[in-house]
Amino acid sequence: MSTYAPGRPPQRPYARRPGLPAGVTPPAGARDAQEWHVTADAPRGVHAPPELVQLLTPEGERVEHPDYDIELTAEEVRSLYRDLVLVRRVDLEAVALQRQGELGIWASLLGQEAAQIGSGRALTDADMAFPTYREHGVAWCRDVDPVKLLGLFRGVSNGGWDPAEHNFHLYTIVIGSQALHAVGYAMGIQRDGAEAATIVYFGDGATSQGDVNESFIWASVFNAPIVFFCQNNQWAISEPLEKQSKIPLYKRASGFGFPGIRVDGNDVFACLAVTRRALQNARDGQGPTLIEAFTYRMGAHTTSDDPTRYRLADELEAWKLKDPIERVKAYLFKNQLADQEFFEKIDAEADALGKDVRSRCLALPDPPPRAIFDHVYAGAHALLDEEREQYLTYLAGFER
Ligand SMILES: Cc1ncc(C[n+]2csc(CCOP(=O)(O)OP(=O)(O)O)c2C)c(N)n1
Ligand SMILES: [Mg+2]
Repeated sequence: MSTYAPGRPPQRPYARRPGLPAGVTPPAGARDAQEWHVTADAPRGVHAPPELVQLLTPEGERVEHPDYDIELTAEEVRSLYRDLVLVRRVDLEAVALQRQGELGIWASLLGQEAAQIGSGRALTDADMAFPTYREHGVAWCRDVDPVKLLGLFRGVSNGGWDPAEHNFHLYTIVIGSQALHAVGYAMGIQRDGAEAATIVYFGDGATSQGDVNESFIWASVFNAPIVFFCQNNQWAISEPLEKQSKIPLYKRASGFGFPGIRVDGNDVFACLAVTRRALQNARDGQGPTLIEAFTYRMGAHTTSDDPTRYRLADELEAWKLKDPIERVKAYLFKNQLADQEFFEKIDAEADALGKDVRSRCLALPDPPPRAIFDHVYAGAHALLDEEREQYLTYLAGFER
């Protein structure tokens, strides 16, 4: 039975967000709460809101979708579950390491595992991914050793991995800039005639950046083989989604001339199905797609942030009921596709991974100071050589 009630008003109106001036009301045009901000307030039963592609409900029920269905074997579902659990474990270990002073900072993916594993597992080896700083789950799918991610946040590496080796670009902190790099890359492989697509990750906040909007234009007019994967986790640090857009983010695409689609970002099946289709369309010469993965950042923005200063605890509690891992577990259990032994095995593997990641992180060597000059350019560069020499002379001054 459907528990979705169209037109149901939000239980916690916009004006009640902490920190907003008294009397602030929802923006004009935001009367349809379901369309405007399908938050945790909106229950999703068997029938999701029509604009949101969902294949697995929070209760672990499989639902049909006329355009985006997917056939997954039991083995494939178990494998997705394993991915979800392991990346969450790496993430939790990283947060703990930061709290113990072993990392400078960490940007947690908590709550966004399905968006990242679903989209990451849709990629072929030949596809290229451009991440932000939070795509630890996609890095996992691209076989980047998690310790390399930790090295970056520990400050002992200036990049971490070879993008060409993993078809996974370096993390980008400058919001939205990777969207332009990705479109440039996509236009390159288009000219090479490659059987490949590009995917670029960014957040809801990044959609307000000029770089992202410029990249939409370039991708559209050149029909670039790219998927824009926006993880709408409802927050850009302390800035709520309402301050980024007056329309649902996926609808922005139509103004640029390409399709946009909203998917349940906590549903790994739906994220896989929708991304797989969008990537195939890109490879087939049909140009870009914007995917808005509707999800929630369950943790802080980074370990330097305290979300209790700007959002209410009930929002988090409501989203916990939509946990991306629990619904796959429920599905596996209900359909007898996995038994207790399987879940215990995965938990044990996760604990072993956490331990391994921790010990290897602590053993990471400090790089020599001169390493900052390595890999800045592909080849030699006269100015950089000069700066390196100056710096080495400066350092040598301390040894006298
Ligand atoms: C160009 C630029 N402006 C501002 C910042 C500071 N900043 C870092 S993260 C962030 C919010 C990004 O939010 P969103 O795009 O939603 O991604 P999320 O962190 O939620 O994954 C901002 C403003 C930055 N890194 N780069
Ligand atoms: Mg965000």
